[in-house]
Amino acid sequence: MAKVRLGLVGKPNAGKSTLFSAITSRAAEIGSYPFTTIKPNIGLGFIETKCPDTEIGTTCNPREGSCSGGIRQIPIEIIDVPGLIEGASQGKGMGNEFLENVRESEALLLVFDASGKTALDGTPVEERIDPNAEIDMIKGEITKWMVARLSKGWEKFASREEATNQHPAASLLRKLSMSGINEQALLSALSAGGFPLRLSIWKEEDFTRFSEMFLARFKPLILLGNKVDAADPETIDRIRAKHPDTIFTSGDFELALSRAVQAGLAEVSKRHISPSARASEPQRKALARVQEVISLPYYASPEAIMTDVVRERLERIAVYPVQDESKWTDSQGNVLPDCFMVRKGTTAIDLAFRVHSDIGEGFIRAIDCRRKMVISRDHELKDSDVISIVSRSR
Ligand SMILES: Nc1nc2c(ncn2[C@@H]2O[C@H](COP(=O)(O)OP(=O)(O)OP(=O)(O)O)[C@@H](O)[C@H]2O)c(=O)[nH]1
Ligand SMILES: [Mg+2]
Repeated sequence: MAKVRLGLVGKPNAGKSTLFSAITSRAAEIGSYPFTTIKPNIGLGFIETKCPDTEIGTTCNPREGSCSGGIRQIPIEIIDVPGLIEGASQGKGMGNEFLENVRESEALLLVFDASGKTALDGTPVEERIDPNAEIDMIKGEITKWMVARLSKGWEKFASREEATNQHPAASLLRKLSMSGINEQALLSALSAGGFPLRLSIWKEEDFTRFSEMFLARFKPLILLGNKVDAADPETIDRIRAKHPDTIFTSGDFELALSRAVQAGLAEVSKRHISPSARASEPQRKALARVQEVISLPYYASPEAIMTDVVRERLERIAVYPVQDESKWTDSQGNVLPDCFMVRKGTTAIDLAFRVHSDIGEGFIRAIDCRRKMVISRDHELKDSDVISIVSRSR
């Protein structure tokens, strides 16, 4: 099952691996020096959603993720990669090869140091730098990576593609080999941007303009200001003034909190921390400070980040394909085995293809299992829909 995949990108020491560990509950190597991470880490985060199983009085059998008390945990794939520095597109630092790992991501989470206490290359500094400069630097490097990717071997590619009489959108899609982008959308972007349809006459400025347009449209970049525990209000204000959509968090405090809970030093309910009797005075003080930071009005927990990114920014809805329209099971009797986080606007036929290309090709009709009604192939699905697809290939 294709999960939503999110890539964490940012300069060295921004706290990507710390956040990765907080989101996925998996330990990644964390260090106070640049380039701690040299190989990508892959793990799962989860978003919570109300499971339809309660409506039919059974317990579901999720193939992936889990469900308890009618609350389903839907897995989201997270990738943590090495830090990116200025000049990475010319091979500086770890080079930009690793960005290839986030190519298949639906969105890039740009993790930056909102405290401004590390320089652009990740080394700690005494005087705060403006985090907006860090955001610009990373955005610039991502665009340069895309330009480099696009222009590599362009002449040969353009003359070969022109000879096949393919539409340029199809050719570009193949060259970019990025998932989740459809030809129609790329085609409309090409014509809206006034790009030459003859690929062989593309110039440097077309590569840059195309890369910027492509990233803005197809690879949303979501700003994640980390280390708010060490930030001052002026710096936060400066970031929010320029980038009001920024999500703020503290990977470090989230990890500390989950470790405290694991060690039995505290319990957390609805983000309220209750220290246990075992907690020492310094531990209580530390937990009180964590409570203060996580209660900041603009603060987001790892769970809130996942939900905001997937549901709001990427506009995904949860749909449950099943075979048996009354029992909501697959052919083996598993109740609600799958939950797909699909784009808003996904239709019944899109879902059929998502389940399997054969199911899509053999599509006969779809049934809205809750309303027990046949829906047309172009019917737009809603959040939490349970859909049975009748196909010749079943
Ligand atoms: N104060 C504070 N420090 C943090 C936070 N998150 C991470 N750090 C610290 O920042 C340093 C870098 O953390 P990492 O998670 O290794 O950073 P990274 O972005 O993965 O770094 P590279 O792998 O080198 O690119 C470590 O010393 C962390 O403890 C945070 O929320 N607050
Ligand atoms: Mg790291």
